[in-house]
Amino acid sequence: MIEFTPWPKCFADLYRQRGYWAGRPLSAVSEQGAREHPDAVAILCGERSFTYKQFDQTASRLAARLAAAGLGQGDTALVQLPNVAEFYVVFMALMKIGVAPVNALYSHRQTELSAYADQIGPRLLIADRANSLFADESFHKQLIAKGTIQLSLMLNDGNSDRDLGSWLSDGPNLTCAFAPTPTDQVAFFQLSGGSTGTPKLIPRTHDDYDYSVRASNEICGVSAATRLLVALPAPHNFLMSSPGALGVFLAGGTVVLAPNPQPNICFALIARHGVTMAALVPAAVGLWVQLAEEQGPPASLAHLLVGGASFSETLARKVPTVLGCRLQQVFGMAEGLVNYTRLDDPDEVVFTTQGRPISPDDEVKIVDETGKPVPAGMPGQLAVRGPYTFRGYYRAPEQNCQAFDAEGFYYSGDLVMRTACGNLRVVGRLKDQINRGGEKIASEEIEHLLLRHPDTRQVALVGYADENLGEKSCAFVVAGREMRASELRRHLIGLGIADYKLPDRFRFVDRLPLTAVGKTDKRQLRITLQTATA
Ligand code: OOB
Repeated sequence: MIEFTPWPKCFADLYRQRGYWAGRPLSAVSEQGAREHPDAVAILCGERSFTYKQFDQTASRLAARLAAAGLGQGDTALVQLPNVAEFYVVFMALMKIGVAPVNALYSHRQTELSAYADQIGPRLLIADRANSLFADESFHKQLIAKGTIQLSLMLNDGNSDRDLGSWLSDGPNLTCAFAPTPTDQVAFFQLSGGSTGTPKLIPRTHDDYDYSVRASNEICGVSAATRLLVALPAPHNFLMSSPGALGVFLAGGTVVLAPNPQPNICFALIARHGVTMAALVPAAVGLWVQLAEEQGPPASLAHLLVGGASFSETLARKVPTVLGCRLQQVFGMAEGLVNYTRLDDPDEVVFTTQGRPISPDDEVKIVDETGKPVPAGMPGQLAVRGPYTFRGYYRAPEQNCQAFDAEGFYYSGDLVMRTACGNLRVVGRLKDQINRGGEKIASEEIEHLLLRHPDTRQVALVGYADENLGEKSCAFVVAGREMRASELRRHLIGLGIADYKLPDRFRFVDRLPLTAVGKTDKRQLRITLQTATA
């Protein structure tokens, strides 16, 4: 079994008793679909479509072959796939045999993948030959040299014996029963947006995740008629479970895959497949609104979920008027808690708040720096515990001491306030993180990487406002000699990090301002940037 911090027994008992934790493994999602509506279309991906029966059978075939290769409960996998049907097939296969994956983002590179591999020690690697990271064998060999990987399967690997496609398509339809997975154990790891030097992993159990999906479906009105466009990265919690692809599979609807949220690509897919629902970050909503202003709204789209970053009221109001669909705001986190505005909320609530928690047993407190609740209507830090909010990052005791209080509340680092009608509004952030159009950058991670350059002395990464992305990043650097930004960009690219983490700007300075206690004064740096960009 994979170690993780479980919920204390009294909470686990309560969550079971209230029916949240239903003892259902996540593999039931595709199995139920295959039983109840075998011929309905589960996934549309390019020119390919998978019925529920095909989806589940393909997942079973892969599961059986992985089991025959010796993989099973307690093992972990590192998976990096683009937005393709295989992503869900692999996920379901792993759920069937109880192998817990980390689903890396497709934009992640050596630094992120190595960090995940070091943390979980995967026995299985599933990646894409078409990703430049795996175009040759060098990085693959580095991963293998870590000593845990026993099997690698590659998408787009031609005729090789480790081509994922042939593992999925060859061989008989196996209907073998797999040993039931204990549902109170880790199903997979979600990725944390992070605020520390190394990317952290979030263990999610079958019980807690299944509940968040089921409850999201009810709140968002997902049904067999729902056709959801998945245009943001498929592994992101928003697109997995809020209500995401898993919600749609559970309801017997159809997931339509898009390679990215570009409006011209997405509008064409919406028209072609009669997409009814989409989930976007605010930056993408801005682009969709622009295109809809020119050529009219995508006709079949009835429902847009928006979350992941701060959403302006002005843009929110354009969702019904310009995109011609109903808006639902989502404030969620991979660590657990998800808030939604409700479908019957008045416009004012939908346009100006980020909604309220999924569960009556989500305990949200809003506190000051000393941990005391702030008076109603005042901003404070968000702390939460509940039936689908995790109790600890994977193998990160120090971070867990900082992120949790003694009662098991998780501090998300968000500043929020509760409105008079009980909804949350996100008003700021305490964590040292930059939210670049919904993609999260832990400042410390990039600062550490910049400091690995022999000629950097001190570094601070801060965010600044950007009209399109909400925020961009600027690295302030004290260097030991004259330097150019391009040199540091090359240094970071050489280390291998996701593109979105590359600083948008570099500022070379003689010294960094300090606070009274001698820490880098990032507030001061942000002010410097604001005045420079004003
Ligand atoms: C979602 O998950 P993560 O883990 O990528 O990021 C969580 C963080 C939150 O702590 C908050 O800082 C920010 O992203 N955030 C928002 C927001 N939704 C998320 N900030 C302002 N307004 C919002 N509506 O981003 C995520 C997970 C599930 C569903 C939706 C989003």
